[in-house]
Amino acid sequence: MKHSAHPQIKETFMLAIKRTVVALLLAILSPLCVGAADRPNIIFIFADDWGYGDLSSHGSTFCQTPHLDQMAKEGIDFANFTVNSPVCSPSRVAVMTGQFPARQSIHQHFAGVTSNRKRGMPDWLDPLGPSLPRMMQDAGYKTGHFGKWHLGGGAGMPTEDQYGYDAYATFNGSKTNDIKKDGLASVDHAVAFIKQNKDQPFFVNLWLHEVHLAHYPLEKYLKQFHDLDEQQRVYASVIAEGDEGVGRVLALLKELAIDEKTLVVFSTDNGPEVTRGEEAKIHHKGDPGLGGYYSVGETGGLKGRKRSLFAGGIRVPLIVRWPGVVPAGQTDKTSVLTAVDLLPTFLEIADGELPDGFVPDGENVFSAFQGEPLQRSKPIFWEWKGGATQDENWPSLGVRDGRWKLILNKELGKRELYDMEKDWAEKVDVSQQNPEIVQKLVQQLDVWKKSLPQAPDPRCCVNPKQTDLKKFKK
Ligand SMILES: [Ca+2]
Repeated sequence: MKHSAHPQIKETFMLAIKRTVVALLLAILSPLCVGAADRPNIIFIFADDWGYGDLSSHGSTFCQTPHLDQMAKEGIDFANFTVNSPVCSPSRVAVMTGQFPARQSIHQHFAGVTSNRKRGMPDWLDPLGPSLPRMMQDAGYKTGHFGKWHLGGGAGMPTEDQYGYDAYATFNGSKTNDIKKDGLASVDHAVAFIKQNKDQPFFVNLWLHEVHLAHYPLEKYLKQFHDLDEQQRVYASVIAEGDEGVGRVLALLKELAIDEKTLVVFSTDNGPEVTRGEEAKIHHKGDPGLGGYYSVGETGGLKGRKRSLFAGGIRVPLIVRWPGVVPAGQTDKTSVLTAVDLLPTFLEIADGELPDGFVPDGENVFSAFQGEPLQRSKPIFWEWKGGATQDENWPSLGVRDGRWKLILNKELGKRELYDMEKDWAEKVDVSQQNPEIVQKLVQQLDVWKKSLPQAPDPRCCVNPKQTDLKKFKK
């Protein structure tokens, strides 16, 4: 007697085979479907202290940035991008967390423990908090951080990998893989990482030193700019070095034939450093680096520099390039973008997911990267707690909502309102003519302030016992 399986068993068996075949096909096909086109590599190049006007394509009067100018020709140059703080650490925290840095009580640059505590800050960014590289890692990306860190310090600080990096080489970091800050050492490490990971999606944070103090101009550039005056010659040299770093990355992508599956984004963490007097020719005694006398960056006519909530301190270049996806040669003067938008945008592009319960302060702006001007839905908030060491550093809070930007300092009783659609350079204060708008924006700032923590998280402090929570209530 011929055996035949019970019909129900046979059906179940066939179903199991079908499921296995489908699963196998999906396993084989999914990397292809979700691969090259949909899951590009992402490289975020974050320069340090560049002014909006430091690019030759932005009208620099003495710098030359051929690689960035070329990048802009091949992508979109956004004219309305702001960072979320006018100084380094909090601006970088916004990129890393996708939230305004005050949500982490990070109001200023990380310094020593005593300074941090006086400012109501922790000693390092919370490694268990929201973290862009960890989200990219969870999305299946290889992640690397090369160059500046400046996200904390002191005994017990986390190492960079605890934030979700597979590889790192940093200065001003944990010193567990310390590199030189000058001479594009960060680019060398990024290049090696990209070569090693070229066949899989990767995410790179490349945070350049140039043109932050101290300046270490290379001889070849000093020769190239020999006809400039002493200050401009040094500054143009360090800008040129940063530009060379960008050029090396872009050339590598072409060489590896991954140019068309790599999104490259260039920006800088805050506006240009204040130019100091002749006494600041040398940055520090015993350090060959040159000082703030040579920090002659340009804002492109914008008011304020580093440490100011006026546009010169926070509006910086944003150039986005991804051949075939980001249209070439456009300048977007309409979309209002900000640094906290980068995290949700990168996650969208990476086909990743925002963690449960995480509320980003920014929005996914991928459509703007694809050439569709964006109508922003979320307001942008800023705070500055560093005091007024320069005339234009007086604003301690700021908000941009729609066409309006309000900056104020309650202690000084000062407030100014700008119509950003008519007045890109913030030249005309229109607060007197628009009292209702001022009132509404002040209320928005009050609500935002109330949503912020009142003291740093003791878990992120060198000596939690010294973290007197009441002392920092404001
Ligand atoms: Ca900076």
